[in-house]
Amino acid sequence: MSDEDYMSLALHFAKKGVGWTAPNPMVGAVIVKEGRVIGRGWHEKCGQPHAERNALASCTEPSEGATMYVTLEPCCHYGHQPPCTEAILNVGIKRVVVGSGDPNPLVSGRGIQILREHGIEVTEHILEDECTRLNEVFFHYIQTKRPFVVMKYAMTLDGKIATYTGASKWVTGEQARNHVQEQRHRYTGIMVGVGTVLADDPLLTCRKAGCKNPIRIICDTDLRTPLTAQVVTTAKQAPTILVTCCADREKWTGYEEAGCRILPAERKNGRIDLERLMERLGQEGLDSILLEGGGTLNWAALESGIVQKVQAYIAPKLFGGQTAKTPVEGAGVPLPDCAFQLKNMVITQLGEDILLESEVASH
Ligand code: AOF
Ligand code: ZN
Repeated sequence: MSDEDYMSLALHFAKKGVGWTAPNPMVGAVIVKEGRVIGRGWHEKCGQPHAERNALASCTEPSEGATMYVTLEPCCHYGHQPPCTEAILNVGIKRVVVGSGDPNPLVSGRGIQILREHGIEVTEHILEDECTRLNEVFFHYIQTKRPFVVMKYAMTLDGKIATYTGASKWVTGEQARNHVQEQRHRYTGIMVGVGTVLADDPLLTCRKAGCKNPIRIICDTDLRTPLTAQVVTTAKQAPTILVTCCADREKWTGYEEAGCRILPAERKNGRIDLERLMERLGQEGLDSILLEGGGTLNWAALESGIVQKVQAYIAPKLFGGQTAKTPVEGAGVPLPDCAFQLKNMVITQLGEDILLESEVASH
């Protein structure tokens, strides 16, 4: 087995932490001695031991002289957990193979430097792209302190997210819809506009067993969400934040009594200032948001530059209809040259449908 093969195994373990590690990264580690895998571990949950210590604790024989494969540079600072570099040095690991560097300013190359200074052979950049992509949320959040925003929508091949009557159940098939449920577990928050609440009355929870619910964030400039909306009536079971510019505290009471949190927002050009909102949510520790539109909020989000990634589920169907809704509405760009450019597109087949994922590059 090559370094890449063992790193691939470490990545497999890292992925087991999906949805539970935020705002920490997903990290996996494998310990190998004379061609035998003698330990494996991953970072299971924020606040709990790091991948390296879990892998060391799982070793079936002494790890002295062994090689550790780890998807992220080992940390060298005291956080919730003591430095992984210390654990590695203490047990006499001989070689450490690293996927990607840790951009955390408290680490950022120092973890690797410390290991080398103590005579450990360090090999870097093994499956680096894959390791970095796995932690795109962490990398963005630790560097910008703003949530990583994923704009998600499901549309027909003619670009409609509903029929002209507004019916949208369902655009895509079961496999794609299951995939969406996994995304609700993966990301910390889920955001929609009040238009979506009024039109669809969505629940926005994760219905998969053993998964967690995202924090529901409703952008509601004038506080028009009905008190009978599901996001309000279930707010004691799954958190709901209503973001509003409405300063009438009397209007807040009903929502607060139902268990919702009201987050006052600043107004910019007549609507919620999304940049400021991201700054605020980032300060509160929210590292990622699944943006489930609709078209008005999606456009506003794109225009204010808060979107990092697009996930488009595309169904082999045509709805037609001049007034049928599309994923991104608002004013739009005047010329093709003014488009929001996407890059690094990845395509996945999900049953009959496809998922197209791409990063927002520039505008
Ligand atoms: C590692 N292995 O498995 C993880 C690392 O508060 P703490 O102590 O959990 O530290 C969190 C920081 O440690 C996080 O921001 C990132 O830089 C690093 N995460 N490092 O060596 C791991 N999860
Ligand atoms: Zn660590």
